[in-house]
Amino acid sequence: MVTPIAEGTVGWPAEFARRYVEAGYWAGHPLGEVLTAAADRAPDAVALVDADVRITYRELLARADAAASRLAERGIAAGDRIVVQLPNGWPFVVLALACLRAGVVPVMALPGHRRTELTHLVAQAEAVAIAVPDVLRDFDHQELAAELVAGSPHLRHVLVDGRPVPGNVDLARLCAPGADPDADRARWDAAAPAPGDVAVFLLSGGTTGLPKLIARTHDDYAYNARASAELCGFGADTVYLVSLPAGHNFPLACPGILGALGAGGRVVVLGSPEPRRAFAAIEAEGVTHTAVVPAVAGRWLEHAAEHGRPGESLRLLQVGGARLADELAARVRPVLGTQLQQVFGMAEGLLNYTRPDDPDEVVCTTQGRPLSPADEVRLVDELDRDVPDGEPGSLLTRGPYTPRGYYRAPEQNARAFTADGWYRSGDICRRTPEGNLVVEGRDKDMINRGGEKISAEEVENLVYGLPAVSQVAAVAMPDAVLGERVCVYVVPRPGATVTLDEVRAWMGAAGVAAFKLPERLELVDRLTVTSVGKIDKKALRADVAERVRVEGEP
Ligand code: OOB
Repeated sequence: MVTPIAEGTVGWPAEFARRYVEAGYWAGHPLGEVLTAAADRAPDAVALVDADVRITYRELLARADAAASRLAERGIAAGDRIVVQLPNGWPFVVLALACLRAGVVPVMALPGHRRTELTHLVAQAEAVAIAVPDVLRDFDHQELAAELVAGSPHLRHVLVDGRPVPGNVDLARLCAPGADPDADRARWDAAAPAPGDVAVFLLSGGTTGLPKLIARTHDDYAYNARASAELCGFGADTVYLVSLPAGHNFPLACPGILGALGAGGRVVVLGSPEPRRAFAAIEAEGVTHTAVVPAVAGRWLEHAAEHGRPGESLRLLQVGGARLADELAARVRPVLGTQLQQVFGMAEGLLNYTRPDDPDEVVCTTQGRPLSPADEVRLVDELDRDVPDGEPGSLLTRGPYTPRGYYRAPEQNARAFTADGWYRSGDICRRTPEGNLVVEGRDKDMINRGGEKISAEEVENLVYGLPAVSQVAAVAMPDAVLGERVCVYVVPRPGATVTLDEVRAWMGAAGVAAFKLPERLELVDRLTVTSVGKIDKKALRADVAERVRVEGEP
């Protein structure tokens, strides 16, 4: 028996829920309506483009509904969970929409995740199915999936984008249009999930070991996408390019795929943000909006400076996921010829955006302000007292699309949320006089590698498994391209030594995502501790920053 999802979620108190409904933030529609409504308005408009595959709204709905029916035939029904680890492509979009229509809950894994992360996600979610590519970047995902199935009491179905081995399900066939689209439509209209049901599980960047699941409801996530789409000026003429991993909150719903479809626009999916391919797609499809992380923005700027702009169609470049350097921000308009929008968001909810009509000064030097009038943001000191305006403080937030806790994680919730439901984002921010936020640092033990979040604790736990390691601390080291990379400080056991290659090989063998592997190792005799007995990471960060700076000198 799979445990029903509602059990492990932390909902909003009734009084808040009532307020969010009354104000119209929670509109009471299942998320699948972004698709049905757009398909009713303009069935023949092209909704989705993946290379030479072009899918109209009518066809997209037919495919999603047929896929929902085929999942049901296999016994995958409302409330069941599917871990989705698919590359960007049309099958991702169809499967995600099928899930939304049927109330099946996708768990949005990242492409880089490996045995450790996926085992955890499958177990946490009690997933009954996993969707993977066959082989990607030389990695055999079906082989790993077979291992996961063998090790899980719930996991039974492996859906494969590519060539399935016997026993696995061909995702392209699962997502083909059905014989009777009207019947499928009627079936899933009638079976629509309730607005308060969980629509998707997003993953937390995580500061404590493995990623936690964030249950986003139909009501909250629909609002997230709809309000974001409005803010960004999405409409039927919007062409949105997805080149970041599509399961990440940013390209999925900020406003992303769901925002573009809800507005009746067009989604163009691309496997990578590599500038040559991205610019070609922008030209070919007349892309108007897209989202990137700062590291990608940097590559696009370099490419454009050398090879020219990506065409006139691009109206808005969203940049978020990590701090965008002011210098890079200032180059976006002159070099790329497009409006910049900074996005400071989190899978846990709160989204801050600079507005398209903000003055350049605001767009280039701040990370924007909350999306919703109902977003509550506090900046506090160590004792949770509000700091004076203009002073840096740790960000706490509540709001209509910020759930009150992680899924099945009471211990983490006690730390990551206050007693009255504020989420502690761990970001140190300052509020400018006009109300925008500037991210100045963080007080969480996380490394942000070009937008990919790495829990220092997770890295340390793994490295402690090496027999030669006595003590270890993982910290961020500054990097010109990615912003930060992982550096480990290691105290070896007496007489032993440890190399970076050994640490990386060890972690690789443990089956963790490659982006978490340290890229620098410093051997030390001891790690200094603070007055409260914790390893002094601030000192280590300063130490590695100084080393990197000195090495960078000519
Ligand atoms: C996005 O979501 P997550 O869940 O991968 O990471 C959230 C964390 C934030 O707490 C903050 O530490 C960092 O990523 N972050 C930024 C930032 N945007 C995110 N730090 C500085 N400047 C920014 N602009 O990263 C995410 C979710 C939705 C939209 C955009 C990004």
